[in-house]
Parts: sequence; structure tokens; C-alpha cells
Amino acid sequence: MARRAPVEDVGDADLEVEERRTTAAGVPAVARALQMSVEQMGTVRSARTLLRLNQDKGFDCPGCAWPDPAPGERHVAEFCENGAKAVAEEATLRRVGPDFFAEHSIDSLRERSDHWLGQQGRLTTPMHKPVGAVHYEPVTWERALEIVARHLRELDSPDEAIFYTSGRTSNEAAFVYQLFVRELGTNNLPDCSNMCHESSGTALLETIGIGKGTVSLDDLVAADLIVVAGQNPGTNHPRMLSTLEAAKERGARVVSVNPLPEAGLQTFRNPQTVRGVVGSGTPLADRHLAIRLGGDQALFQAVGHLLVERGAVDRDFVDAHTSGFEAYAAARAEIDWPTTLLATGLTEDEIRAFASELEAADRVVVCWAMGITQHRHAVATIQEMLNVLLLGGHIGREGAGVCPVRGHSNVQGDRTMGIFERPADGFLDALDAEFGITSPREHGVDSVEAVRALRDRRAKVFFAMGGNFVRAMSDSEVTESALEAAELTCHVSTKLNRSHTVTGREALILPTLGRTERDDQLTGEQVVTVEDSMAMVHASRGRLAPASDTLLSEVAIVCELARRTLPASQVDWAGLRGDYRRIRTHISRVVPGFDRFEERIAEPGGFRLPLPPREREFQVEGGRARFTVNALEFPACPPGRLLLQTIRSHDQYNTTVYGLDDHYRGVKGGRRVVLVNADDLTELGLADGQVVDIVSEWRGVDGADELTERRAEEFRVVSYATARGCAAAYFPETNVLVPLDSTAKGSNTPTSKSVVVRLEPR
Ligand SMILES: Nc1nc2c(c(=O)[nH]1)N[C@H]1C(S)=C(S)[C@@H](COP(=O)(O)OP(=O)(O)OC[C@H]3O[C@@H](n4cnc5c(=O)[nH]c(N)nc54)[C@H](O)[C@@H]3O)O[C@H]1N2
Ligand SMILES: Nc1nc2c(c(=O)[nH]1)N[C@H]1C(S)=C(S)[C@@H](COP(=O)(O)OP(=O)(O)OC[C@H]3O[C@@H](n4cnc5c(=O)[nH]c(N)nc54)[C@H](O)[C@@H]3O)O[C@H]1N2
Ligand SMILES: [Mo]
Repeated sequence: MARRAPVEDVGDADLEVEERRTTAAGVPAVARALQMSVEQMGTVRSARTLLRLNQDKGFDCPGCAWPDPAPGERHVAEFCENGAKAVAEEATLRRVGPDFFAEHSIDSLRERSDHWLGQQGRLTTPMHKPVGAVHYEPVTWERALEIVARHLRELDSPDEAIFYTSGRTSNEAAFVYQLFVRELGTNNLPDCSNMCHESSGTALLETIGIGKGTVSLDDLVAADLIVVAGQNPGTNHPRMLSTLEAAKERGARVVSVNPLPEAGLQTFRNPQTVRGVVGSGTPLADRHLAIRLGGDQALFQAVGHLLVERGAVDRDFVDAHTSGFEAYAAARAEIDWPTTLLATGLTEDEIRAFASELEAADRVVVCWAMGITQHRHAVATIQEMLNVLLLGGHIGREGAGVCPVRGHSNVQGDRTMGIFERPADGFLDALDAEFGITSPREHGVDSVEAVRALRDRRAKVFFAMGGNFVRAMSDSEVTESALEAAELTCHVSTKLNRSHTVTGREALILPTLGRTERDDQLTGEQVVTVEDSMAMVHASRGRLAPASDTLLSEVAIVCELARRTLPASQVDWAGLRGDYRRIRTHISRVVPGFDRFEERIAEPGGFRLPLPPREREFQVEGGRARFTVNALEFPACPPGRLLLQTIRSHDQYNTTVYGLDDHYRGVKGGRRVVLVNADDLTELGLADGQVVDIVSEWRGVDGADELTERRAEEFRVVSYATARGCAAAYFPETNVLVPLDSTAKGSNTPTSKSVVVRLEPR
């Protein structure tokens, strides 16, 4: 299994490790972001662009899905350091055109690191790799789209094509895209959500009837207790820190549950307030539970046991609005403390104190992200957290609820628009009625199944609306060979990435507009809409001149492709392309909650989609929120091995590596580090600074299969304050270690946060 990593990633000659930080943001953070913006965009363009970020009539930050405050409450600069980096990355003045591809063969690009590829700039021209060619060549839009259409028309079955989506795609583009794919005849619509919050959607849909969070920003500010589990907001959702700060000012307590002491949860210096600029900042987490990887289900079961035992149950709520309490209480009557302590790595006192905190709070919000969703037992873990909230009646109450914090800026909206391999029949019925088509009812493939389908030659065409599938997916080598087995790979992208270099027999790159850019169509300038992590829908208007005259919008690409692929289609594709308001009219008739869509996006701040659990309406059988009983699980780790989690550094956006520093964790000038607890290092006979290979060991889902090993070479060991038995390293470099078959039960999300590894000295 030893195809080497891209050359520039190995070695990291300039790598330095400093003391980790305990304070996030502040003015230095803004200075770092501005420096990156000016490097990519120049001074004037930086100022003009950043001032429109997240403003009414401006554009939505392409960074994360954290909501914007109400229009009257926004700061002049309503963005964060990492949002500014995401914008700089898109609005860069650097360009990748035909000359670039003439100079660099596809094989030579494959030797380059993710960082180098991303730094080359914006794609300007449709590019084609004909069968047998070693370079991409420029191609006209006409011909590029004809090539895709021909491949699609020639398939024996539409299920031989796979249509991936990454979560930056607007509602309008997502809606026409899924319409095209369903008219073509397949539900093969995997998306980045499959690797991300799928476990949250699955867990919540089964229990509260909707796969989304229930809180608003105001609820967070009004909460008494906010639990932040498995999330690193200082890096990945920095604007959330302002919300936590506001909540603390009102007296809220914050508990962080995390194997790492993340800087953003310790102290925050809000660069938008005087205190943050000149003062020492706000301490955010009142309690830090340094949990062992995958120990959260055990923690919440233990807390559930303590609350039941103490009678700390909101009986009125439980009786009126839930089902399954008796079975839950019976299951929680006993607790096995030794197993609980082993699974969590915490002390009984810590767990009891946390339970007391939950008992004392009238309004509790639980926030979570990838530290919870990317485990084998993620769905059960989320349901266990929900059980605890249900005990206290913390759903449908001001200041309380569930808050899965989404990643990509429109990943939630894409799902609402029907980007889903397992759509509900009701959605398809409405789509069919609106367009006079017959959507397939058979479920399609998710991201993991897409790799298998390509690997096993059941699928022949891989089309991606954004993203970087080969780097984002688990088991990099398996995923790469799967893509290479395709007849056609086609990527609609803003920037160059490794997925463009791992090609099928024939390949295309279709360059597209980004969120920051003006989108002119026949009827004039268009706006698009997005939905944030709290179900607020609002308009986004790009104002910058497009990176190149040749770019087409995602909507235009889909409509033109649909016209060519489905000549008999009754859908007015040209009309939809020319006027996005017509797409919104269709959406308002197909997707619940979008009535008067056009009117309501004109309102400042947009509108909130219906979230029935906020009114204590639960669209599950019996109309009651469900307590669930789940058998306790936690990842096993044999002696001499560690559990590895794969995470983001401060200088990356998923597979896009902006720079080589992880500021708060003190890592500089390189990424090939593995963070390990000092006591584990001693026990394993390893030393800080030593260079090792990380080798993952996998024996199949039930542990019964033959042992397989995967290797990531040359990582420097860093002694770090992580929970015992645990390690951390950055993805995408470590995705080579995550087995394709190692996925969460119920959601099939790769288990990127618990990989059994051994460290082999080199
Ligand atoms: N700047 C920037 N912003 C981003 C992104 C980015 O790459 N860069 N990515 C976006 C996307 S798509 C997403 S999904 C989000 C991701 O946002 P996060 O989920 O914050 O991202 P990760 O880096 O994966 O961090 C996982 C966190 O969970 C903790 N953790 C890991 N395992 C466990 C566990 O078993 N239990 C507990 N309690 N904690 C655990 C880790 O220590 C870490 O703090 O961010 C979004 N925003
Ligand atoms: N090991 C491990 N693997 C993981 C994770 C992990 O924590 N650990 N996290 C997972 C998660 S949470 C996610 S969400 C996935 C992310 O998976 P993806 O969404 O597939 O990956 P990104 O890195 O976000 O995609 C970046 C690319 O998107 C393109 N792009 C950017 N903006 C636009 C746009 O507006 N339009 C179009 N068409 N293209 C655009 C650019 O070409 C850029 O190179 O990775 C997953 N993979
Ligand atoms: Mo994500």
C-alpha cells in the first residue's frame, strides 16, 4: 500500500513547535488574516471585499455555516480571521490558465502538495484531458459540456453516474442540480455531509423528526449552560466565540468536552470590542472535560444515570412530549463505573460535577461537531446527548436545544434543496408534480458507497459540484484508484486541487464563479440564497468582477449540461439559467417552508425555516420526541496502540491548506506532526521530536477479519496535552490511514476521529 504522499508534504524541514496558546483571536488574529488577504488580493480589493462580508446586501462568507447576528446588531467587520482567509483564497488575483496546464503535466501536479496546488490561484478556462493524454488542454464550454452529455447518454443505466456535491453550492444551483440528476434517473447524490454531520441528521431525524438543530443565536445567548462537545470553534467557527462571550456576559456557564484543551474555549479576546483589544479577554470554558476519544456516549449515559437517580427530571415535559422514558430510566438505573471511567478517561468526581451543573441549569444547549459525528457509535452518542436534554425538557424552550454546528457555509441548504442519496418520497412526489418528471425512488450511493461503486466498476462517471473528493474521503489510496477506474471524471471547481490530478480515462475541469463574484445572466445580475446552521435563509450577492470572463456560474453549468444531456426534457433550462427568480419560484412550490420565498429574502437578515421541535412538535410516530436506549460502546485500543483523531489546523479549510502554521497549537512551518500525551510517549518508549511512521491497524467492523495496515510516513512526535491513549494529526495527510469500511453505524460516515494506530520509529 505504499504510494508515497505528495513530495512536498514529506520532510517539513522548517517545522518548529512552540508552547501552545491558551487565548484565541484578538488583534493579532485580524492582522494575520489581513496579511493573507493583502498577499492574495492587494490592499484595495481586500478592503472592498472584506467590508461586504456577511453584511445585508453583501455576500455570505464562504467559510463556515455559523449564523450572522440580526442586521442591526452586526459589526462593521462581521467576519473572523478564518473567514477572511477563505475569502482571500477565492478572491485571489493569482490565476491558473491554459499556460499553466501546458507547463505542468498531470503526473507532475500529482507530486505537489495540497498547499502548493491551492496557492496557484483561480481556474480560468475549461480544461480537458482526452483519453491517453498526459496534459489537460483548453476546451470550449460547448465541447466540454457535450463530452459530459455524451458520456451520460451512453451509460447502460443512469445509476452508473455519480454526482457529488460539496457544501458551498447555493440553494439555486443545488436545486437545479438535483432536478437534473433525478430527471436523468438516479439518486446518486452523495455529498460532503456524508463525511460530516450525517450522524447528526440520522440521530435527530429518528428522535425529534428533523435532522437539524433547534436553536437560534438568541437561544445561545439566553442559555444558562452551553456544552461544547467535540468542536474547536476558535479555529473552525470563530464567530461562535462572540456568541459564547455574549452568553457569558448574561451569566451562562460553558463546559467544553474535548480530548484537547483548544485555545478558543479557554480565553477569547474579541477583536471587535475594546476589552478584547486592550484587555486580557474573556475566559470561556468554566469546565473542561478532557475526555478520551469516543468516550462521549459513556459520559452522557453516566450523566443520564445520575439525573434519573436524583429525580432531576422535568416530568411535565417528559409526560406531555416524549415517549420511551420508562425504558430509558430502566436502562439508566444501574451504572458500571469502572467501564465508564475507562471509556471516558475522566474521574467520577468530574462526571458528578458535570451532572450537577446540568441539574442546576434551567436552559441548556448542547453544541457539537466532528469530534462527535465521526465515530463508529456517533449516532448513538448524539441520541444519548439528546436523552439528557429531554430529561430536563431542554427542547422547545427559550435558551435551550440541540446545536449541531455545521461546516460548509451552505451544506444545510444543499440538503434542504434535495442533495441527498436517500430522499423522502414526499420530496420526490412534489418535485415530480412540479416538473412532470418521474424521479427514481430507489436510494442512491453515499460517499463511501460511491468509492465502492467506482472501484467495482459499477459506476463509470464521477461528476463533482465543488469539493476535493479524493482528499476529503477516507482511505486515500483506495479512493484514488477508484476514481482512476472511471471513464470520466469531471470537476466544477474554483481552485486547483488534487482531485483534478487523479483522473478517469477522460477528465474535465469546469471553472466556476465563487460566492464573492458578480453573477450576470440574461435578465441581469443574479442573487443566490443560502441556509445557515440555524435554518436562517438569506440572499448572497457577489460584487467582485469574475476571476475570468470565461467562468460560468454553477447554475449555468447545470442548466447547459441538462439541456444537452436530456434533449426531450420539458424543463425550461435556458429560462432557469437566465433568471434565478424562476428557480426560487419552483423551490417555493416544492420545498416546504419556502412560500413567498422571493419576498422574504428581500427582508433584511432573511427568514427562518420552520423548525417544528421549537414548538414541541415532533414529526415522528406518535408526535413525541423519542428517548432511545443504546448499548454502550467506545473504541477499543489494544496495548501499545493509540487512538488517532484526524483534525484541522488553524491554517486550512478542509483540504485547502492556506499555510503551514497551526497557530494556537504552537505548530509552525509544517503539518506532519502527531500530538501525543507525554505519559503515553514514556510508556511507548518514544521521545518528543522523534520521527515516526503512523501505521493504522484494522480488522474489519466486527474485528474478525484479517489485519490490514495502512501507513503515513514521516511524522514528528509532539508531546501534547491530549487525553491518555489518544493522538491527533491533521487531515488530509492522514486520510490514507482511515479504512473505507470503518464507518459510523446508521450514517456511514468515515470514523475519522478514532483510528487505531501504532507509531513506528524510522
Ligand atoms: N477555518 C476553518 N473553518 C472550518 C473548516 C476548516 O477546515 N477550517 N471546516 C468546516 C467544516 S466542513 C466543518 S465540518 C467544521 C469542523 O469543525 P470541528 O468539528 O471543530 O473540526 P475538527 O478540526 O475536526 O475538530 C474536532 C474537535 O473535536 C475534538 N474531538 C475529537 N474527537 C473527540 C471525541 O471523541 N470526543 C470529544 N468530545 N471531542 C472530540 C477535537 O479535539 C477537536 O477539537 O468546521 C468548518 N469550518
Ligand atoms: N480524515 C478526515 N477527513 C475528513 C474530515 C476529517 O475531519 N478528517 N472532515 C470531513 C468533512 S467534515 C468534510 S465537510 C469534507 C470536505 O470535503 P469537500 O467539501 O469535498 O472538500 P473541500 O476541501 O471543502 O473542497 C475544496 C474545494 O472546493 C472547491 N470550491 C471552493 N469553493 C467553491 C465554489 O463556490 N464552487 C465550486 N464548484 N467549487 C468550490 C475548490 O476547488 C476547493 O479546492 O472532508 C471530510 N474529510
Ligand atoms: Mo464538514
